[in-house]
Amino acid sequence: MISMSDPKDVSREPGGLAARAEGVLRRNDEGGWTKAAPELYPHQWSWDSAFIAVGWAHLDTRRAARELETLFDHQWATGKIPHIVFNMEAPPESYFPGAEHWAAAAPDSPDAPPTPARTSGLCQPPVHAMAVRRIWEVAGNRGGEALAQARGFLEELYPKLFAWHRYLATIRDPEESGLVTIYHPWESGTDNSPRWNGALERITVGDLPPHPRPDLKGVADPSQRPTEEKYDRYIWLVELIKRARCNEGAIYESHPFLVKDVLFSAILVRANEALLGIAEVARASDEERSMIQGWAERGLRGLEERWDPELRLCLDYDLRAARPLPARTVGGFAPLIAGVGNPDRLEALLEVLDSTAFLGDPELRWPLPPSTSPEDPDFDPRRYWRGPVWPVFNWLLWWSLIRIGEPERAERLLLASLKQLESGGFGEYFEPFTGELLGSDDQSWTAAVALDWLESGTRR
Ligand code: 9WN
Repeated sequence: MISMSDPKDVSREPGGLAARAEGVLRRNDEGGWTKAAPELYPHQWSWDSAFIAVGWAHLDTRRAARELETLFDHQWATGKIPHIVFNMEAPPESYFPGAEHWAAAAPDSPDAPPTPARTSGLCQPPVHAMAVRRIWEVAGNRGGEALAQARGFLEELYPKLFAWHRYLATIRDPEESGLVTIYHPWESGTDNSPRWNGALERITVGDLPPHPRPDLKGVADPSQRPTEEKYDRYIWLVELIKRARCNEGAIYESHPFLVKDVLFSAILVRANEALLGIAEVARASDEERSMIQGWAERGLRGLEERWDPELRLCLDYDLRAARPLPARTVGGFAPLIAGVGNPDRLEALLEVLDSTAFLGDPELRWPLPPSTSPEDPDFDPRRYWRGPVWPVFNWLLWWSLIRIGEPERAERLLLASLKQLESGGFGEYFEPFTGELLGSDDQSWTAAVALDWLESGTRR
């Protein structure tokens, strides 16, 4: 029985949570694609788009499919899905580094798509196949025309998704370790996390012209965004990638930031699981299906290699320095996100999740995991990825908890998440102890995961 204080109870009322979430997506809708946020992020971001498509699925499965189609229209010849597709109508000073900054690299690259000046040269975690699977499930419940359209969409997108995953499993993993190499913290999606401290500290920033920080104007207080010192490193790494003309062989040879990202790799495992289902609908060859299966298995083995018995978390690995990168962050739950088969591993991870290092901290406003543990020396409750709670990460955790057979935990996470959004709004991230909205307001992916949670909750 749902209690009156349950946010699911009020969601269907006009002005309720679902209606407000829908309003955010509709206001940020640019017609075929959705701005990540109204002011701070005026472009189309890759993994945001995948989460956003999950939200759109509950409003209109065709529109959800369109979100991903527009993104995949900018796929590179290598299979890479760029981390940003720039909105050419946005004023150039609204985001940095923008289209013109990347343009100096991309048109030179033989791998860039026909509209090169419109994308960045980086990529982001591959949530896309999971989103496609969600669209398929929702369309399946609707039946009729929605289902027929969704089938056509899956058939069209499948080869592009396959090429994307193949790129990650090969060009981004020449070692065949099962783990994806990232060239920049922005590729992780958890940009300012202490996960990258050790690798960033080694980097000497060369000559750089002064760069603007429009992101600082998009938040109430600059302490919610990365420091200047971090930004110099981010921009320097972009500069080096541009100088290499986005050539991945050259980047692998000399780039100073070359890191095996366990959370990215875990998402790829889950996405490969989803891709197998899509491959079935698209009647893909047995050969392709066994390749996908092989990537997923290799990913699980790779994560197992990165287990840290002391922290009882999975750690990223700095390829250049040949050492793990210790940090107590949500990234450490990568094997749980991937659904690793080893029961001891899962038990240990659930214990850490429940401990005072994460959900068991008695001071938390809601029992939701801080992005960096309050017990980590680099914890900062207000700064981007260094402590605040991120609803999209909670969605990934929820999805995985269901799949590893932990429905009660998943339900608790869903309810706490909805309560957080009900009281705090559709923030980009939240202060873990007070629940205060931080970063951007009306963040599209937050509204999107809220819609998915509300629909999943009401369907049960
Ligand atoms: C850089 C859009 C993106 C998210 C990332 C988040 C933040 C960008 C920034 O915003 O990154 O890509 O300018 O800080 O860290 O995960 O995709 O929402």
